[in-house]
This record gives sequence, C-alpha cells and structure tokens, in this order.
Amino acid sequence: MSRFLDACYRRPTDATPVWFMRQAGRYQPEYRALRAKYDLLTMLRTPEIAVQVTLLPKALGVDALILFADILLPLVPLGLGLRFVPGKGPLLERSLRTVDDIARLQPFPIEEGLGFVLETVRGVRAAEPDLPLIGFAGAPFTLASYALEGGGSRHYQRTKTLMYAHPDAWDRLMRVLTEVTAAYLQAQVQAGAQAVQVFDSWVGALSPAMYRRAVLPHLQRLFSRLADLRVPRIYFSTGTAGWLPDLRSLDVEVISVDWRVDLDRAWAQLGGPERVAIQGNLDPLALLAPRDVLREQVHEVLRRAGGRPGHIFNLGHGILPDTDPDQVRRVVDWVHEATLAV
Ligand code: 1CP
Repeated sequence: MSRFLDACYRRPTDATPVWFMRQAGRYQPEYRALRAKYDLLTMLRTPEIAVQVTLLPKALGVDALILFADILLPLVPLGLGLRFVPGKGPLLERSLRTVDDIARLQPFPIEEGLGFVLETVRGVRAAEPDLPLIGFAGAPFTLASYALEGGGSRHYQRTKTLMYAHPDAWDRLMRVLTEVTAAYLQAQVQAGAQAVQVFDSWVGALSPAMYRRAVLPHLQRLFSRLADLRVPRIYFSTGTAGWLPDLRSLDVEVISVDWRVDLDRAWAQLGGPERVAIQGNLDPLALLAPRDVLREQVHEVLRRAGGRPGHIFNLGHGILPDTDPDQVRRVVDWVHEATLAV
C-alpha cells in the first residue's frame, strides 16, 4: 500500500506523506519549456502531454501525483466557451447571464465531453504504477462562480446576487454542476484514479449561514454519490475557518485546510483523528522565505499534527509560479526525515 492512501484512511505510515497542490505547473522549468511550445488548452487536451506534465513532480520525491487538468474543463462541454488569456487567466466566452441561461444548462456524457482527461488518467497509471494518482474536479460553488462571473472575481457580485435574489435558479445551477461533477469523478476513478479531491477554492467568500443553506446540501449529495467508489475523497476549501464544524456533515475521508487556521485546532473542530484525516496547511508563501524560516514553518505544521495517523502534508493552497523547485524538494525531504519511524 502507499503512504498517501494509508494516511487518507488514518492508518499508521512509515513517514508522513507529502504532495503539493499545483505541483505540476509554472514554477517548473520543464513545464515552462512545454508551455513555450503549446498553449495551455492544447496541453490539457493532449493526453501524451498531460501525462508527461502529471509525472514531472516525481523528481521532487512526492508521495502522490495529481492529474494535470483544470477545474474549468467541464465548462466547455456545458457550452460556455473557455479561453486562457495570457496574463489575465481564464475567460468564458458565454458566461451565464440570465435565469433562462441556467434553465437551459444540461449535463453531458463525460466520455464525449471530457474523454481526453480519462485517457490521461489511463496513461498516467500505465506509466507510473507505484505512485497513487489523485483525480479532481472543481466544487459546485467554485465552478458556479466562474460560470457566472465569466472568469476570476474579487467580490463574486453576480454569484451572490443570484444566490440572494433567485434561490431557485441557484439551486438548479448547483444541481446540474453537482451531477456533472459526480459523473466526472466517477469516470476518473473508473479510468484508474486512486483518490479524488474536490477544489472549493473560493467558497470562503460566503457567510457561514449562506454556506450552510446554499452550498453544503449540494456537497453532501456530491460526496454521498462518491461513497461507492471506495477511494479516499478529499474536500479542499479556503477561507472556511469560521465554520469548520459544519464540514463534519460531509461524508469524506480527508479535509484539506488552508493556513489561516492552526492545523491542530482545525483537526479538533473537524472531529479529530478519530473521525477524519487532515491535509495541509503550510502557507505557499513560506516557500519563498529564507531556507531556515521555511524549515521552521514546516516543523510548526508537523508539530501541530503531532505525528498522529491521518495527516497528509500539503500547502494551504497552490504553489505560486515564483517558487524555487529546490525549496519544494527540501520540504519533501524535511517532512520525510522528521517523521520517519525509527
Ligand atoms: O501555464 C499556465 O499559464 C497555466 C496555469 C495553470 C495550470 C498549471 C492553469 C490556469 N491551470 C493549470 C492546471 C491545474 N489547475 C491543475 C493541475 C496541476 C497541479 O495541480 O499540479 C489543477 C489542480 C488546477 C486546479 C484549478 N484551476 C483551481 C483549483 C485550485 C486552486 O489553485 O485554487 C482553480 C481555481 C483553477 C482555475 C485556474 N486555472 C488557471 C488559472 C490561472 C486559474 C485561477 C484563475 C483565478 O484566479 O481565478
């Protein structure tokens, strides 16, 4: 078995497993060399390239791989038209503007709309049988925010306006996105993914009451639908430290927390190591700090985890493009060295 999968199920491991959100990406010279030749969507849609990029972090010594894909890909078969604009990030050509747009939205067959992702999953498994592969998707709220805003956002004005003014349309949108996400993750696992992570990157923009009322019931349905897959399910969110106890109602193996909360405190609020595994939670900016400061920050996270089974070391959010790959490699080594059972 693997350290990563064992830790997801809170079984003791020989050392604490470590991987990084956004571990395949712009901070790597090998990735930048590929990006100089191909645009991002081409890389994402070409399984041979996506397999190669997924495997790049192996050189860092990580304990798991995450599929090279993007949470926004399902918005293409949903008819919203995705482009990545250099320097600006993702832009949708046809974002949802009216309640009628939402009424027309329909789930699609995953193999038809996103078959290239499943091909990438199969390719990674064939090329790397030893390291577990994590599949992923965007959470319904985070996907909805892109579908409504048309790209990244600061205040989530359209999203929140819809939630407050048209709760029925919001509910329909969340149902369609939950349905698509469940089918997409099922297909990834059938293709060979050994764990799944759901990214709720922007849900911290909500109030606790709004999260409970308009988001949590959909997440509960999503994760229940994934229970039969018998692979670890990871829920990642940021900015949710104010309502962590509410996440206890999710049927998941692992909760991933950001750096805005102490790991031990978060774990206790989530029910502790008896109930759920925890992933996190180094500040990604610590990777840009001097080496001894970084080391101290890594040890602070490990100290709060206390060597209890069920900790997966990760960042609180994705690696930033300015990160030095050597710093990332150091973190992997320090985590393993400090936790290796003797
Ligand atoms: O080369 C480039 O210009 C690309 C940057 C990039 C990369 C490497 C984008 C554009 N997407 C990806 C791949 C990607 N996206 C992966 C696989 C790589 C890995 O993790 O190792 C994953 C897991 C994602 C997930 C993703 N995409 C999230 C959730 C995670 C998070 O960081 O919060 C989000 C919000 C996106 C949207 C997105 N895609 C790309 C950008 C720049 C963004 C964020 C835009 C914004 O701020 O709204």
